[in-house]
Amino acid sequence: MSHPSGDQPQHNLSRRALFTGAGTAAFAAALGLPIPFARFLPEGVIPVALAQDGLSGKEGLTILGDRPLNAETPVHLLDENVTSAAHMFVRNNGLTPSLTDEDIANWTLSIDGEVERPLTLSLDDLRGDFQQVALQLQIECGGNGRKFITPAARGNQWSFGAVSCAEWTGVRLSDVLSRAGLKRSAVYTGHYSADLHLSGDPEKHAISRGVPIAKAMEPHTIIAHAMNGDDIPLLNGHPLRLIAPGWPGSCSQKWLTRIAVLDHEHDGEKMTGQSYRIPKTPVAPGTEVADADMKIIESMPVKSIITAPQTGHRVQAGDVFEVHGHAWAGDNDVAAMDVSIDFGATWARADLTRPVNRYAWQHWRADLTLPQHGYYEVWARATDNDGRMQPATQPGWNPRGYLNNLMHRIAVFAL
Ligand SMILES: Nc1nc2c(c(=O)[nH]1)N[C@H]1C(S)=C(S)[C@@H](COP(=O)(O)O)O[C@H]1N2
Ligand SMILES: [Mo]
Repeated sequence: MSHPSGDQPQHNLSRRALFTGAGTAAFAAALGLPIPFARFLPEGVIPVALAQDGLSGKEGLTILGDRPLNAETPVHLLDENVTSAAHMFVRNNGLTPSLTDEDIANWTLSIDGEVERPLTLSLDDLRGDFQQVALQLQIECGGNGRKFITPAARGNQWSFGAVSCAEWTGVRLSDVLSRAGLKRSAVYTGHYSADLHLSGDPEKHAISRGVPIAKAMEPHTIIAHAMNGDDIPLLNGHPLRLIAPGWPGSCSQKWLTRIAVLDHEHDGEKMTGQSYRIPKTPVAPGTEVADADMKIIESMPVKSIITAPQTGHRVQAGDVFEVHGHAWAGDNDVAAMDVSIDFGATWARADLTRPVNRYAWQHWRADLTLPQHGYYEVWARATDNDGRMQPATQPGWNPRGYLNNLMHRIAVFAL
């Protein structure tokens, strides 16, 4: 399998050059243009024109970082009921693998560890030997909303756009694990993939997370080989990825090559320490929390977005206009959706659809009228089937800024 340090085009050359100090000359060569202000280009910053190059097949995403590549979807581009390939966010912890046709043709997934019969499955085995399922599944990054956490948390400053809900086709992980035969000692999975650690060291993993066996055996946890009836986009895990919906996106390993079944909680890259963990008991904002006092994030919290209109929308006072969007709630369902035009003083119930299948996001809409000329905000608030509701400001602070499900707001001007 060839990796980005090898045979990819221009921008990888320049990335390598960046770390050997030859930086800006290589950028200029890759761009085919001189860079008059190259001396002011901060170290580690790659020209957007080159970074964009790594985002092929994507449209309109906001790049948060290019090493690793992270790009979020502006909320209005999430308006589609089923997220398109072009609009699906990208969250990489390492380097996107560069895969040849041969790599794809020879792709295998191995299942080993606490199983009776270790398996090595080709893509054809997965397509031919197991029941195929197609499900709309939401994936939200554990750090979505981190941008609005105070005191700030380090990491990608996602606003609302590190979430997607596409239709995924593949096989149930439970069917594959049953074929392998789980031993009684099986308690957790460990996921491995073909992307390279940022250091380029092949011994290290960019990320290797896992889930408890109960989550692995849920019928909606799948190994997907197609998305929206097509190949999975390379940046989103082609040719094979795991989807553990409703849990932090990091549980959904892209470019999946191996699932180890373990007799203990997995301790792979980004499973331990402070990664994808929150304090066992709530702490005051800014508190330093010892690793031993942190717990692994499981279900994501209830959340919603307003995908139309866009913030800054203008309407005639007294005219009816429609607002709509999506809502989801981790392992739960969204039970109610409310909107406010008076900064949360009063609320009106919105129409809310049932999910097309469990773990699909739900769609909501409401008709609103602004009473007189001026500035307004529309606030949207989802409530889950356990009665938990999105907060107006950040919920419990945590050191890495996870699980920020504060309400989404848009500005609307009445003429
Ligand atoms: N192999 C691999 N899988 C991965 C990651 C990664 O860096 N490498 N990132 C994870 C994280 S943190 C998230 S939020 C989701 C994002 O999925 P997407 O990039 O397809 O939107 O992929 C997860 N799976
Ligand atoms: Mo993530």
